Amino acid sequence: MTTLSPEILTQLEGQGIELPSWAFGNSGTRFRVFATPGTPRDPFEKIADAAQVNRYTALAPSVALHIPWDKVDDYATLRRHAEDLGVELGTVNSNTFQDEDYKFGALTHHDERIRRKAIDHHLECIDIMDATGSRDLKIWLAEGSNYPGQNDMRGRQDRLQDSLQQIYARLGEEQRLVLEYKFFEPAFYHTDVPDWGTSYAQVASLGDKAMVCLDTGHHAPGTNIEFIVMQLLRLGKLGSFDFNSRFYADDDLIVGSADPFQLFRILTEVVRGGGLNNPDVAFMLDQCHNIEDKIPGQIRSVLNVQEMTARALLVDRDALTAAQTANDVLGANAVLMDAFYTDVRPALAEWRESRDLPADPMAAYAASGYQQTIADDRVGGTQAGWGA
Ligand code: PSV
Ligand code: MN
Repeated sequence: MTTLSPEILTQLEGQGIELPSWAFGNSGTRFRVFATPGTPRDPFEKIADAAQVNRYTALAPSVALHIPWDKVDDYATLRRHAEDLGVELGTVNSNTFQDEDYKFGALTHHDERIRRKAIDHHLECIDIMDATGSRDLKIWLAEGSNYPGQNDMRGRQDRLQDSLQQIYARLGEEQRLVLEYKFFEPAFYHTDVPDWGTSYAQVASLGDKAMVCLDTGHHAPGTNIEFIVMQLLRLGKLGSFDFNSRFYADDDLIVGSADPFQLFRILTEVVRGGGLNNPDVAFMLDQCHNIEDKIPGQIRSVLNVQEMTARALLVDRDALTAAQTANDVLGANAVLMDAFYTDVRPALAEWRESRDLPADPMAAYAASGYQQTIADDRVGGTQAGWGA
């Protein structure tokens, strides 16, 4: 069995992956959203479910909120509820993609009333962050156009910068703004923040508290995402990851499921660039579970990230540098592949047991009866869903 050195275990012990509250609600496609027995009816129940993931893995110490989906009357009570369950409230995600007013844009809109409304929504999100103790405000914009000529792309970029400046000015000393990019959808001709370069250009002129968020599902097929990871780390601007995986578009599937090798390559650059256990770089999931049970889906996801992190930490850096320096093309590649093909699961299971965690978190959760309990208890009310 492969053993993991004390140095590697120390690194793994520091790993925390934030869970999205919306992963516990129902989700689906434009064709059908399937309901699941036991689905949370409010943010309190979502956090209770998220705490289960942390309970069996010790890998998920915080939960991201989406506003207005997770609006509550009293955020101090929500915060206490989370803390009582052993987790924290994390990143606050704004939402300017479900209001009629934002049909043609929000932070980029030429109508000053609508742009003001969108800016104010972000200021409200920061008020919520003050109450929840959250550090990061994550902004993803559904803005763009469908047809050439439809919009003045330059004017929108200028208004975006002005809007972001106003939001940035309201951030507290310890708070940050992270700007997420996506190359398409819901707009198809142009997106106002389509790529890491645009996000970088926008946040770089704001200041040190503004960073880029890299969602692994938001790139064209074939994009070398690990190159972007390397570059943003090099520039000191990689603020967070939204992890998920994709076969076709923004599939939001379980991280590491479509292309485990890609996740390995990304984490290898994270390790190489000093992004692991670096407080500047937040690891988060941004996923939905359309057909599988949600809590096990999230447990599987954080375990996938942990397993690939362990493999990335196994890369023999000295051997790699030696092979690279000697222009040993295949030798260098072999060093990487050796780490990738190493099965770290038995060693991780053993290590988990040594920390009073279940060797197999998936099995332990299944045996706990929690799924049946929530299915029995959560009767009535309206099940939460992506978009509600
Ligand atoms: C957009 O596709 C996105 O990745 C953003 O992070 C949103 O806030 C999230 O998905 C909602 O599911
Ligand atoms: Mn995302």
